Amino acid sequence: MNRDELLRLLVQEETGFVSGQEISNRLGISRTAVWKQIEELRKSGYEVEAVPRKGYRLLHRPNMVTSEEIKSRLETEHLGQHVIYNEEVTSTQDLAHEQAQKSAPEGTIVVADRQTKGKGRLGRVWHSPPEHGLWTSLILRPNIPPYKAPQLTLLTAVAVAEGAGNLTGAEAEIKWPNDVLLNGKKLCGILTEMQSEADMIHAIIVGIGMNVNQQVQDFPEELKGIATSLRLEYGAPFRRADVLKEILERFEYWYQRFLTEGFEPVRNQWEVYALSFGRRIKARTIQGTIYGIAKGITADGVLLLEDDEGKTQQIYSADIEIQ
Ligand code: BT5
Repeated sequence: MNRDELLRLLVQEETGFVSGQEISNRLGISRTAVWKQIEELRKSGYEVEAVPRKGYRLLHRPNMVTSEEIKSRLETEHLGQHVIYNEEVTSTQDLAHEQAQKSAPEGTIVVADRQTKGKGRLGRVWHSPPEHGLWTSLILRPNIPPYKAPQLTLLTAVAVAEGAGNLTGAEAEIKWPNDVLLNGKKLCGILTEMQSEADMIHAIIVGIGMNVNQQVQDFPEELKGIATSLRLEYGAPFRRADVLKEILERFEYWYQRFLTEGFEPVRNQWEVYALSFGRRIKARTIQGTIYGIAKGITADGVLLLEDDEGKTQQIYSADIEIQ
């Protein structure tokens, strides 16, 4: 018996009681087993009232991103059906890489309450404090050539932008390639990594770092002016598992379209959220810094920049600043 099934039952009856007998019938376990499972829930921070002849009632569920919190609400077909939750990890990317090597199935997600070495791109640090954020990595095994892997970064940005918009009612924007912004501040960063051979992908690990309930004082000094959270934009806190549900469901929608129809529909939607087109930007690449007007992205997701000599440059990877 999975505890997420029990939780689903208690949540459905959130306003009232569900009897021990009914739980026992619905889940096919003994009354004693029901009681033991309720005890387990209590140990993990759930408040469950038990009243003789009435049954059990859920009074409080902690704001956690445990496997049962996620699975008890998720409506996806594959994504997130296998959850690996840890309270603390170095980085969910590291754990997801390990799990991918041990043949974790497509759609497995790794989630943590906090990361001690959260990673950004190019060795940068991702600030990942406990309780406030959503730090997760998705393990995907798409049948695409390795050069198309960066398209998944753009796909993820679309899913996150839509999800953030649905939750807050605000209009999210995407800054190429991997930032989702609300009101000009960074809400979410995406890190796509790959395990592959020359022409074959073993796994793609998509890391999503989303600020959910931070207040300004929760950010370190250097992020105060540039980072935001759902709570800061919306004015009220969110349940992190609800936020994850929303993102995973949007992701699965776009991922399935991507696998059947290719990148085109994702690209069209991406352009709806794109922040930089027609604007002058500064692109810092490993080869050097280029200034120019952002013209759009190619069919493969590469950024097109018209430089000051009027030449179109293809940018595969960079940090961009809008001037
Ligand atoms: C990113 O890198 O934006 C990718 C971040 C991916 C984080 C997720 S969390 C789950 C998974 N596990 C990991 O270990 N990582 C992934 P980049 O574009 O390089 O941006 C990094 C920069 O963002 C930093 O140098 C800071 O300026 C800023 N930053 C760091 N923490 C932040 C936060 N919590 N919110 C907003 N900005 C932040």
